[in-house]
Amino acid sequence: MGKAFQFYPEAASSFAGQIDNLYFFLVALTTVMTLGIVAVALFFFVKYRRRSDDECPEEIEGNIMFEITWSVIPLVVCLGIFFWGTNIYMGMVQAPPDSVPVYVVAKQWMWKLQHPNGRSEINELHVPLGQNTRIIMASEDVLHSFYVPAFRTKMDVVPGKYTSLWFRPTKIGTYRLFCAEYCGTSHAGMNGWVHVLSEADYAAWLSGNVANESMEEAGERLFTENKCNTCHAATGNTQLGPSLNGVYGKSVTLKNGRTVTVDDAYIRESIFQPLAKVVAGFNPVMPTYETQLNEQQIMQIISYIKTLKPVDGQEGGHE
Ligand SMILES: [Cu+2]
Repeated sequence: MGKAFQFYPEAASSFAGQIDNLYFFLVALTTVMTLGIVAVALFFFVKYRRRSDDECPEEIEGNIMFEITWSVIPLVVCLGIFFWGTNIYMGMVQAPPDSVPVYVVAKQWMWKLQHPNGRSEINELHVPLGQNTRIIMASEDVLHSFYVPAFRTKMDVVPGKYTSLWFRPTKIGTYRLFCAEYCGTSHAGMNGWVHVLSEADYAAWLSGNVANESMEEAGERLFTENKCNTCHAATGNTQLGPSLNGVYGKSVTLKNGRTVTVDDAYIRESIFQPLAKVVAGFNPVMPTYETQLNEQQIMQIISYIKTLKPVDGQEGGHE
């Protein structure tokens, strides 16, 4: 391979085949339609050409059968494409629950990636064959887009929020990673490689250069360094701020009576804009950490908060 002409880029994820089939169908359909329309048009140009200056066409009343046919057939074809595409899309946006996360921070002009065990990489991503992998992304500056053509997957990285995508690699190899959203002068240089390794090679890689702290441990250190624990004690006691034990994934009631689920986005917002959604029963006194913490550190703190188990006698939140 490689030298021969390739109609598609290499296919290395569980989506690739599905997307290629849909894409091929669309290309084939539009080719057949275009050729058919051009052929009929040329034929009619000749057959119905005007033969004398005073020749006038016959009045035609219309034909109900023709009109129904040329409405219903395209409708069915278009709805088929819609359901086909939606079906693939739904599979792509919902990561399976067993997906292993990789945290990605995009910035001008590089990709910073970190695995839960703390191992980090720049412009390179190592993943094991056959494992559902979920990429959770944030941007330090402008809009970027994480694009791996061989996986047929692409997702914008948007400043101020988290986006994610997932894939299951199906073929060992090294594949291009691109930024697919123009992000400034060196946008074209913002690319890298995804290495799909066998399980054994991946385990060796992961342990080859042991990070001195996992993401959770880094999060715990930051939690203490930034004195988060003075208001959010990990003992389960309610202090100036709500206890964070066991809150991840739960819903909490806010001052304004609405409820919000404690997820990555809410924790991130509460660190950067603490007054946006204050938990009921607490005063809006937390300062912003927008200048102290970067996106990668927020991801580490979230990894730590996820590990905080509910404390006995603290059942049911904070009231
Ligand atoms: Cu970029």
